[in-house]
Amino acid sequence: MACKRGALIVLEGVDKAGKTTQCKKLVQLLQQSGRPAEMMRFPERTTTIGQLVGAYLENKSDLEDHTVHLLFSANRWELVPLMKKKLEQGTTLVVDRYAFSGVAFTSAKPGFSLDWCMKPDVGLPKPDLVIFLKLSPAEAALRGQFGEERYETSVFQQAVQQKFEELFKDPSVNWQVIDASQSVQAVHENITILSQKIINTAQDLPLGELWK
Ligand code: 2DT
Repeated sequence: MACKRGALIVLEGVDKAGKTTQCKKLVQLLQQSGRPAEMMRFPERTTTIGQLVGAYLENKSDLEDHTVHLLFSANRWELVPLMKKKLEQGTTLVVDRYAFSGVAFTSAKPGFSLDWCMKPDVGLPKPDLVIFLKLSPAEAALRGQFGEERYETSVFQQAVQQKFEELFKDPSVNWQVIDASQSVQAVHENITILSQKIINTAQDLPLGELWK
């Protein structure tokens, strides 16, 4: 019998919502319970394309807005063969940001429609579950100052949050919103329940194509 595929689980949310911490905790828990799982993140800054994006985020270079949007997308596409291979081998992938960040961040800039921003990512492996860690701007501010990278201002983050809310309206994506103002452990428990359920369901279903 062919091996059951792994699930594609994405964590999204504004800065300071705890995405990276929660991705790590989920992967650790899955591995400890004997399920193959690995973490990935976007942008993946180690590739040639990822280095261009990384320099842009660190304000070490300037790139035209459409151009950088396409580079973020290309950075996902270049990892697709690896993602598919791992999923087919039965490894669950827990991904810190995906195309939804791509769309929310660029469409928060003036002159960009949601529709244009979605186009380059149409057909990517479709996540079986997208968990959005929701945190109000006031609660994010309580977690300390934003960092030094591009986009790390509260005004821009609020615009991004609004764009994410527009994306939730898309019923073709399995969005689950979790209140990220709870304790790390409470958020982790919520994420674990949703993830275990989806891992069991996804293993018998074909991998979908995003926004197609
Ligand atoms: P972190 O590495 O701290 O998560 O920040 N971004 C991300 C985009 O503008 N487009 C994208 O496609 C993706 C995946 C969000 C990365 C920053 O890059 C933004 C914050």
